[in-house]
Amino acid sequence: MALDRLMPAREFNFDGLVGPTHNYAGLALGNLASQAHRHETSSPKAAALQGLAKMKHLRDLGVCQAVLPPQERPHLATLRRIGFTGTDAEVLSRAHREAPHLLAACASASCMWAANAATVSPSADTKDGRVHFTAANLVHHLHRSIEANDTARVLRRIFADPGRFAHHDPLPSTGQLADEGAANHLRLCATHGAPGIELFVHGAPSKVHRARQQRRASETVARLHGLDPQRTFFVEQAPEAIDAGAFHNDVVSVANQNVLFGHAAAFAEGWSHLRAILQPFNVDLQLIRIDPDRLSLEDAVATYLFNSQIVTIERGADAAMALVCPTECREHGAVRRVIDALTSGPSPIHEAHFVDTRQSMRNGGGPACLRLRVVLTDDELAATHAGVLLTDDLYGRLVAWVNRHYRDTLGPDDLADPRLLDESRAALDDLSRLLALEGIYAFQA
Ligand code: SUG
Repeated sequence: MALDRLMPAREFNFDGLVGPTHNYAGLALGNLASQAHRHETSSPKAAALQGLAKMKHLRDLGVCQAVLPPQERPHLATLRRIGFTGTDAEVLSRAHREAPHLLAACASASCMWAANAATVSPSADTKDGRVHFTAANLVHHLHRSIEANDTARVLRRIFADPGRFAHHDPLPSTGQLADEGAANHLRLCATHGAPGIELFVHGAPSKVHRARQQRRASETVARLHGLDPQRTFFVEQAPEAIDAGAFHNDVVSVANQNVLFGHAAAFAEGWSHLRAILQPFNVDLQLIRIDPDRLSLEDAVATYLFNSQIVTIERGADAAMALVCPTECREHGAVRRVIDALTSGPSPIHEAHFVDTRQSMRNGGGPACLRLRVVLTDDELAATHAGVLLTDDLYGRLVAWVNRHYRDTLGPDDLADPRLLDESRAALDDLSRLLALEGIYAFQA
């Protein structure tokens, strides 16, 4: 292995900024929260401020934090592509009258769930020593598939240096290659800069809900990224987990460095299979499995305990890990007991923090769904677009930006309001200057 592969590196959390059209349309199959909150009134302003407060919380813990801009919604180009004609206002009102579910799909702010934006392999893992990105095709749902090309474009703009970053187009849009990005990807390593073991988790046919991630898609991403086959594994999600509402693996397991924390029912072949796969590697792996007698699968899905983020916190010479959980976990007895045992026991996770992501949680998106992890060496960081890195100053500006542009409430009928389109475009236009990403939106052309 080349020496430059052992460069120190840090993990950046790129959180999706919640867009101005955040709403509850019940669009996501297999996602129990999305179905349960269908057609409720949302608060885009509260959702965006909750997302920003989470980022600030992590930044204050010393975690490297960055933002990904929301996409333009309602997506007029898609509405026109599927046959709605006229002025923008006419397109919106026709779609609302004739096919409200299609309007809702084109208005979803779903790109906030950045864990589904792409799969990212750090340079320590790839054959050519570059960071590789494959934007997820998200073919399973119309509202999510609209994200893919714009996500790829934004990632190319932020990570522009072809000498350090390699970008792959979203995989062909077919069910056989259905890809939902990093939500089904776990990386285990001694330190972030060391070569990792990449675990891709895919679904198999289950009784109630269709699996969203296909094994062939995961294999394709691994091939494109030039991963070492000896250090890359494809693990099947347990059908019972998918049927219980774990539509992505990150609803039932999460990893950070040498720690894998998850529910006993997460993987089809069980944790002993995982142990066997990982046993040959010279890393002090800590597999923390929570059995159903401590926490049922249903309660794990309802509280999103395993959608917590595990982050490494440098405290002087010491590094400890913290679990950043949704507030729902604090209010649930069994989950609270699991967290207390975890943070007071021998595990490297010493602290728990609770963050309010309720607006997003009602659509099935917890803390870990909202972020895309990108491991960067100092040189790679220097080549990254600095305008998206969260500073205290940028945080303050983004809070003011949300307060200036976002609505307090949004109901299903508001999606057809042409003023919402104008407000959203004005907000995104302003944001593109705040993040020094001018011209990123098609409407700016
Ligand atoms: O794809 N919800 C998203 C939630 C994604 C969560 N991400 C991770 N687990 N990484 C989804 O199911 C709901 C939209 C609505 O119903 O309005 C939605 O798309």
